[in-house]
Amino acid sequence: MLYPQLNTSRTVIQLSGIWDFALCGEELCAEMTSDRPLTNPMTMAVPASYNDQKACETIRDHYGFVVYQRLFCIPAPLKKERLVLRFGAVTHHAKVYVNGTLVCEHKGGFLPFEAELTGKVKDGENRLTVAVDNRIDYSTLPVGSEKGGNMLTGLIPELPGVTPKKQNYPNFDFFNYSGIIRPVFLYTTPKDYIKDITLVPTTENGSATVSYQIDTVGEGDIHITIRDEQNKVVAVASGNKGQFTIENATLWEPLNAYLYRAQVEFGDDCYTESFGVRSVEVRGTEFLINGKPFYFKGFGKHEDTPFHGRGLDEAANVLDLSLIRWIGANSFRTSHYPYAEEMMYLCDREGIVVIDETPAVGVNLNFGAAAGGEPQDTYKILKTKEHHEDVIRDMIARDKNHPCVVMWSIANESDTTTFPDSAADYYKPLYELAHACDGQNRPVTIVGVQNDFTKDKTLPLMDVICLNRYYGWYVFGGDLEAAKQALRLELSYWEAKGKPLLFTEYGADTVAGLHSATPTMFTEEYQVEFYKAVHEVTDSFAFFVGEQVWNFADFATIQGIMRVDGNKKGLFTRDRKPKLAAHYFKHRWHQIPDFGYKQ
Ligand code: GCB
Repeated sequence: MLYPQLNTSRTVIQLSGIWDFALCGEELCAEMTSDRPLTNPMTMAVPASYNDQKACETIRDHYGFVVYQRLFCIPAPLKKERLVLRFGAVTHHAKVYVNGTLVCEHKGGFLPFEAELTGKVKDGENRLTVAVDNRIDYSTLPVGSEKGGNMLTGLIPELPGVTPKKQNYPNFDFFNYSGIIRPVFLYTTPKDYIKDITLVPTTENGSATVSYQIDTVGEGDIHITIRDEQNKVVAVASGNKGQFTIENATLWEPLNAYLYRAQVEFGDDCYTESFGVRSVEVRGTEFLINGKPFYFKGFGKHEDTPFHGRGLDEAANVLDLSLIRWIGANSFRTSHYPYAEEMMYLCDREGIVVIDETPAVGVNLNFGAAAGGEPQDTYKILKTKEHHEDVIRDMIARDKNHPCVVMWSIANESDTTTFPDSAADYYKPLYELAHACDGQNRPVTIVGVQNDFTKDKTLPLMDVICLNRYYGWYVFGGDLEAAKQALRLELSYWEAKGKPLLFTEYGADTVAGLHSATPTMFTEEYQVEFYKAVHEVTDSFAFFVGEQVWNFADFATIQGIMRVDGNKKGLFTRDRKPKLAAHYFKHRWHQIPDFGYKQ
């Protein structure tokens, strides 16, 4: 799906700003989506999560629908054009109404969707109403439920008349921020238009061959002009499908990006897509970028900032990438959902390597909020399969042309060992689907939870083994010697599989400012010792091709006994101040080359 672009044939109107807002319940109230103004609306900024925008518990912990509303007009000169309304992401379920008529509905909170409005708007003012449902359940991704965890459930007697407040219980460890979290655009195209562009570069002996496909609606000839960063034309092509060659191509390299631009003309429409020339390949136990063994240094992140919640914050994105360079890292994973398109374009420009993850987190009924009691066959109980296919398709369709993306992660920490056969039956077709969707055929992985790895039949199906491991925290917390021994045993097990392996998470909660001469859990010193212990082991394995720390920064979670003011595993605080461990990593990572570390 193309990102809205202002150019000589297309107009883009941003609908960011202050919208009218009202809470609604579990049932969507018809009155609120009719062509009438909301009664006594509140103010709410878009794009941003609504939860932290008011000093109000019922807004922060709201369960069910909310309604956003605003008016818009179409400037007269644009009336002849095709008109599209586009949402970057609405978390988690959206129903969109124009003048009281439903124009589209979308399930899933982290991918874009659009509604064609041509012929559906009036002269003068139009009322745009967006109903947003934040409920998560056994059919949504991420997975959640309305049933709360309570440590003492089962130990205390039945308490008639006690009615706990209804709320979302995420089966994942980040706050269930909700709302219109990414930009809303109205954009125009000519009536005959370019629908999609797919670019698949390959390189050989210094030149690049790029296969392309242009999907269009309507009649017209297609011409493509490729320009380099100096705006020099380096190739041309015509027709909806084919190849072009760039002689002496400059490669897109980690931390040294180079972008070409493909300007596509079709009748009266045009669109310019940027792309990079780089290759990605798994060979034996190596992860190769441009034919060279790459070592991942970086993070699992979150889209999480004060006030905005999970809402797009471009200044934070720019700062985060700057801190990634400051600390000597080269990559991150979009844990645990596809990030804003704006961030993906930024990573393309900055040369930051991305593992792109679907919102499939919490697909695990024997772990987290869902755990307790007898083991359950997650894959027989959850109803996520079809939606999981959709998010894989839509994520790859959105991000396929980004050179920054080097691998797809189809899920985080699913249950892969309690019922190993059901897990493999669920994930094998999804792994194959991801490959089938990607013209560039990038590696596909699943991020594995700490478990009895010897039973896992799913991880070995993947191109790269990605592990979240907490030896020294959840396992052998406070006993780093035992943690090292256990980690060594596990890595020896995986080494025999003959695939590259990286850590997509490892970390220790650390309260900024808490110190101790003898490193103990939660102190800044312990966080440093934890990482040193892990690296002592991982550095001795050649097939260990990367370390992505959990987490880049502290982040918000549901309140509960496991988290004091959120998850504190950041190397940076939530407001991006470095902890002691950030300085340790700065020293370490500036000495580790991006390529050839293990040779
Ligand atoms: C994990 C999860 C991540 C959590 C983290 C933690 O394994 O993937 O979402 O936040 O552990 O800190 O417990």
